[in-house]
Amino acid sequence: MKDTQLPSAETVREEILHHITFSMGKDPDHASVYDWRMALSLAIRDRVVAPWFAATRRTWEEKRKRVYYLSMEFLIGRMLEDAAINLGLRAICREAIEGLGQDWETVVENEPDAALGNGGLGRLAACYMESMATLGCPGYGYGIRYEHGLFKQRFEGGRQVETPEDWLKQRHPWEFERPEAAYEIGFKGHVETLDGKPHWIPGETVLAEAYDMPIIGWEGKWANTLRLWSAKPTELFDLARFNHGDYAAAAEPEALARTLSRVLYPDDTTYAGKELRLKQEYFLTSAALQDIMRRHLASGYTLEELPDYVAIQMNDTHPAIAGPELIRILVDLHDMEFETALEITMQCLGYTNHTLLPEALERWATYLMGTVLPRHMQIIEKIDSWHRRTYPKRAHFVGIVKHQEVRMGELAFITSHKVNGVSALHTELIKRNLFPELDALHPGRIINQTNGITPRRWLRMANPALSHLIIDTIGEGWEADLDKLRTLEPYADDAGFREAFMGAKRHNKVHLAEWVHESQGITIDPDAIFDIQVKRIHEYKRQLLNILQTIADWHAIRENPQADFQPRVKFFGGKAAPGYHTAKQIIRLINDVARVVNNDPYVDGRLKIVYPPNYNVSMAERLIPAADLSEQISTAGKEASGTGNMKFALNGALTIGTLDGANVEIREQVGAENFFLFGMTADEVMERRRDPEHARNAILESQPLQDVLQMIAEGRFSPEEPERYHDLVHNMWHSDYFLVASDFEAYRTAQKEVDTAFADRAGWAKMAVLNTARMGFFSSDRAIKGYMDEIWTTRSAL
Ligand code: DL6
Repeated sequence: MKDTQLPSAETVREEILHHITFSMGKDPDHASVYDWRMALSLAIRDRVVAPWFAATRRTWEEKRKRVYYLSMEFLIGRMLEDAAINLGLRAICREAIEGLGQDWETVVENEPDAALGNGGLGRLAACYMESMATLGCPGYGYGIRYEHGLFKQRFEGGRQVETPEDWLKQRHPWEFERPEAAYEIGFKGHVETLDGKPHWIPGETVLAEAYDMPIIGWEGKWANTLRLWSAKPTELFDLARFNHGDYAAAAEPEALARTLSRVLYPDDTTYAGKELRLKQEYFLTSAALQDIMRRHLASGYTLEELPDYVAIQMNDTHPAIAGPELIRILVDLHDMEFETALEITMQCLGYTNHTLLPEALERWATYLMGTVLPRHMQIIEKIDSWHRRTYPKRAHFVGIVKHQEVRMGELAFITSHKVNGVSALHTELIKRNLFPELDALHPGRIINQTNGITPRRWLRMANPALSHLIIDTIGEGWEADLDKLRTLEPYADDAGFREAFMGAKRHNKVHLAEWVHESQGITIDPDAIFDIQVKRIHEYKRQLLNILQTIADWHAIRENPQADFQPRVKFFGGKAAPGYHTAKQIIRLINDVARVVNNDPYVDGRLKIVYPPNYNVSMAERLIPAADLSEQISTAGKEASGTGNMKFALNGALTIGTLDGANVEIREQVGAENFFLFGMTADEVMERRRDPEHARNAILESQPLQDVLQMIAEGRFSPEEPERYHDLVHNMWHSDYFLVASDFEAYRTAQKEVDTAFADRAGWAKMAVLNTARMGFFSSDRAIKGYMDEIWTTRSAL
């Protein structure tokens, strides 16, 4: 947006005051931080509406193809500052709100995170929505308006305790309720044949009501809609029961319906097989498809033209019922032939796979699918037998329905024209290990789209210190063309620039240290290495490897307190799925170790462990800009891509990592000499697992690891309950599926290289600058362009 089109701070101040008075109904003298935050949000929102309408109007007028991104998760975080940045209004808003006597940070931080997702998959969806808007790719995100997002985490005696999240307790200023956009969603019941045609009579129905959030792109040139569905009862309550005084029973239909959009399932790595989850998936998908069909038909297009105007992307298999649902609509409601409907469906649908973990791959018992969605079960069987008939060569290996289960990966694959992985390695492994037969039958269908992150949020917004330095050095323009950061490369050899770069980093570290002091009561040294691992807690992500190595360092300090030791602060952040016992044990171990290490006088502050509870998007925005070292240490072959790894490197942190997911491509881009690589490759991991003694042998080869395990087993970190970690230690010796022991020594060596490198301030600064300068490839704009060209066949409207 041109400066001349921007309002003055005075104008925005008036607009805020207007909203304090007329939207919040408050006298400014008595307004709370919440009131100011709401008024500011509404003032900004007013400025989103015009570009939003304009984009919608142009899409209709120019008869543009729309992309529909179906996702059970959108991990949005805060919206106020993001929208202000994209409209070019951050500085103006800041001046305006400060002119009203309010502190900008306090107001911004008053906004709760919209945490409608678990982790990577949901945050990716949010970045992609922003990039689609930036690129002028007309589209909608479709999701569920969960009343309670991802649980809040706190620690009690080091243990994770979950409490419900309640982002909707206060009004959410970024949404518009659309009671007129409501669809009936059916479940259960039976299928009848009427006039020779199948006819589904649902036994239960609920309403899906739309709530729209505008998603504004960079410089306010385009805006799309994130449409979230909320479940409402088709009938409010049973009046007859109410009149008989049975109030609880009278409200039952309402309570039951609302359950559908009440809570987000808090686990993204294990498949739960719960009826409610299947219902949620169908609820989202059916509402989205009804909405898509209504829009398509209202435009006067024919059904055969669907693929010309509609691209539907399934974010993992969660909305994979979209295939059968679209076929049902075309066949049952519009009298189309099955094979024509299937062909149209395939042309419209694309499927992104986000995991290779077998336990995360969705499979529904046929009896459950047949009960909850009886007509869809028939259609799934029809798709399956069509596929077996059409591809008899290997089709017996690749059934959708097998062992009385519906395999959603196979279903999504067969009903899509493109299937994509999220990093080069992951895509390779999909072809090789997950869908080898389907890949052979449908060559070219599997493609790669390496993930990306939006530089607007993850650099411009989250890291003002570094952004301003970059702007002062190479100007603006990189926000929408991240490859421009390459022009920073020569500055890596400029001592003045390197100092300024490290100055911005130090500024962020001081800021973080103050926050840690205030919120955790822990004093940390901003000149220590800030070594950060933040992500969901999972065995494959190997927080255990990190904490074991930390214990080894602690032990080394105690053994030789006079030795020169590079000070470090080890940050951990992340939640464990509530039912994931081992992950919760790892959390507790980290907290137990922190208690001992942080209070050990021998250590004298040279090693600190900080684990702030309730890691979320806002906390990521605080931590990542202050990181020196990014821990990306998953067992090779397990992390599909990662996106945190990209955020850190973009903000000038160096990575210590394995050859897993997108780490491989990050290393290629930033240069092997600017990356601390260690550990086995995916192939070596497979090979190593063949040795039944691998765990024991690896431990016996490492004295430091033996010492560490011994200390844990003796209760050194849990003296009040020495046997607390016996299972963890036992598992290390006897199973160690994620090969923590086998990679331990290599990790330790790499960490020593980090220490040495950090001591050379100029050398470290050069590597950090080159990381930032070479991360252009990982912009989500590049990723979305890839989807537009290779999957959605759609063009920018800008
Ligand atoms: O693609 C986004 C993100 C990847 O970066 C992570 O590597 C991957 O673990 C994550 N997957 C999930 C769980 N998916 N399922 N199902 O969040 O996706």
